[in-house]
Amino acid sequence: KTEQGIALVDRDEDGVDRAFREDVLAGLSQRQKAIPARWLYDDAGSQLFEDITDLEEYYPTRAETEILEARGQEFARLIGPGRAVVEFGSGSSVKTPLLLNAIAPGAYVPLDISGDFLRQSAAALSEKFPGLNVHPVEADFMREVALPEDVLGMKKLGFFPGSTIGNMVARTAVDLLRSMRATLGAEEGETPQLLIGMDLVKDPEVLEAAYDDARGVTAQFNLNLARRINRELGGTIPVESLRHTAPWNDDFARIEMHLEATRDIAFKVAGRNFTMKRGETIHTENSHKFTRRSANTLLLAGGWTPIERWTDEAGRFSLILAEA
Ligand code: AVJ
Repeated sequence: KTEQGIALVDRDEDGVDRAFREDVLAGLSQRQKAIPARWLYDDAGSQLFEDITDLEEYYPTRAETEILEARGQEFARLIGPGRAVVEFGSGSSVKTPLLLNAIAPGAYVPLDISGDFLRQSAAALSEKFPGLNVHPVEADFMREVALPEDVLGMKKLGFFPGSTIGNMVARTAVDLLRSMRATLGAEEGETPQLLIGMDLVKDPEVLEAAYDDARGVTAQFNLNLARRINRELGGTIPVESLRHTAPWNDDFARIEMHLEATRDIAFKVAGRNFTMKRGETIHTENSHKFTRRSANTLLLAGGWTPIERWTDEAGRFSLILAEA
């Protein structure tokens, strides 16, 4: 269990994030080079993702917001008042207020591994909802998290918008859904609920445009990872010789992001040598897309029974309410 107030980033004597270095060195040593997507989100990457959500081509944020705006009365009926809303991730200034306005919660508990983002968004939310008990917890929600004492007696609603679950392969997604059950008290005989956003399978051209926009913002988001490696790990990656690609992988129903070498290159990272042939890639992110059935199957495997499902008018994105 993670507790509040513990520094979650383990740095060596030179201030290097050890987990980042290990993940990058291991990932660049594989036959198919791959780096976990979580490292895309440093300050610059998080800002670039914010910019992505404003893009014409990137529909998920607008589609999910549309559902949250349209379905408030149904949330109120199915979820009811007085629940402690536990948000996995530090919350969006747009989506979270829409949910909280609809259901009259007993408390709001945002969980995030980044204390800075967490405190910022918790403060902004407290200002918007002066009467609400807000209890931010700095924690890695991939594991069971101990919730603050104040909310232990309340019924819980987990909130996991944004189709962030889509970043995980099935095994990791199931592990997370099971951790959420534990965090929300399902193993103590409570019946928590989970409201989760899951993006839907659609025309590959629409998906590829959403992840490779005309203005190149998503390309900058992806290339920022190579810049971050150079900056934080003493890397010499020739970033101008990498290009962003976002192919649809139909076998796994996911958009993949890669950084592709446009010529044969050689570089160092943290004192180690690596090469890439022209056309070779570093796999940097998966964004799985779901059907009604594949979404239900994943939730059931994670210990959650779907009880209601909404989509936006255009049928691009789904929001599912489930019960443990
Ligand atoms: C933040 C994981 C929901 O997969 O759509 C957007 C990340 N990557 N464009 C997504 C992302 C490229 C995004 N999530």
